[in-house]
Amino acid sequence: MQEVAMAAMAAHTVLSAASSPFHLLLFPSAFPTNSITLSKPLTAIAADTKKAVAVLKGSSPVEGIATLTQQLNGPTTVNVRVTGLAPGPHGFHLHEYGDTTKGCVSTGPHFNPNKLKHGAPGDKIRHAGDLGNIVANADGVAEATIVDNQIPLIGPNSVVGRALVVHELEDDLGKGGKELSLSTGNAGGRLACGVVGLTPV
Ligand SMILES: [Cu+2]
Ligand SMILES: [Zn+2]
Repeated sequence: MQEVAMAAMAAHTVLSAASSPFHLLLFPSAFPTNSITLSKPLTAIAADTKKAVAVLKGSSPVEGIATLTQQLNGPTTVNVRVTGLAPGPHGFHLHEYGDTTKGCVSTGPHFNPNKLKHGAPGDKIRHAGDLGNIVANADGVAEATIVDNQIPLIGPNSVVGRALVVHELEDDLGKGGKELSLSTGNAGGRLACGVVGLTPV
């Protein structure tokens, strides 16, 4: 008896769909099987989030931790805390290689998959790795939360396996007019760096 009723309901849905374009749009969600794809199970949500961490160290007393989190195809959020800095701004970049065999020098240039000039994080023309400056307070501590679209943790331009670098000087964001402004922001030496590696979400 129940089966007959359900069959009747289904037939009604089909008839409604045939008679009205509006119902046609709603038609797929009338089937229980479709509700599985519409509401994702919790495990799928966890799998859509990527998290990574970089432990920043160098040949100076400067050190820190940066965590990077990305959900789905959204931007990446970097939470960074660095200590031991001279007060003031310090260039902070994602460099191309996760190679620290010769210290921070071997992490190469700024990550630049689009072959553009150095710039500010908000510029159209910038290296993907250009994250601007972090600013240390009077105690030499810099804390920042950076949200950026060009340093994904998944896909062809993933920054996992590359390195974050903290510099000696302020990044002039390509506008300093110095010889190195358009390649490094003239940000000086590399005080600390760390390879971006995946960590549990
Ligand atoms: Cu750099
Ligand atoms: Zn750059």
